[in-house]
Amino acid sequence: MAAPTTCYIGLGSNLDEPRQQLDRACRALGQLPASQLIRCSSYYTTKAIGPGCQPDYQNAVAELTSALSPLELLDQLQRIEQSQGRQRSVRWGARTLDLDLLLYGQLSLDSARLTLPHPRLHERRFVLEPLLEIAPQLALPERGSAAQLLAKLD
Ligand code: ROI
Repeated sequence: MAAPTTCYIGLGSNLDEPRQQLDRACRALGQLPASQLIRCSSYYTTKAIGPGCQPDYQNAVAELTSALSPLELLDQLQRIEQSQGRQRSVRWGARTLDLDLLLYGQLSLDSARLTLPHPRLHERRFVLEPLLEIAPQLALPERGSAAQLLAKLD
């Protein structure tokens, strides 16, 4: 099996007790095979970005080390989303749980199922703030310092 890689997962919920959804998701991340949950950020209450009117979100970021491949990890994240009642019918719609694979080490990847780093990571305050709380020195492949990316959003 591959050497463990440090990965960051974005968590978001705005339906059905969002804080409890994130608690449950963090516990599930702690039980992933061949992986170790290192830390989870605090929860941030954020205004919904995107079309339409939605309830506020709870957002957080978790750091894992994992020996799963990127697609194996993605499969596991989608399994957790489904186990918490995620429906994928409406794009940008309200959701019980969204788990985004943000970063897999310093890997850059563009495949049908998965783009790494996450394609909108650098422009989303609701991701960068919790990410910087747990990884203040982080640099993104090709885009550089996460702290500078957040400062540019101000
Ligand atoms: N807005 C916020 N604030 N947080 C999210 O996690 C989130 N997720 C989404 C969209 C609909 C883009 N908006 C969001 O998928």
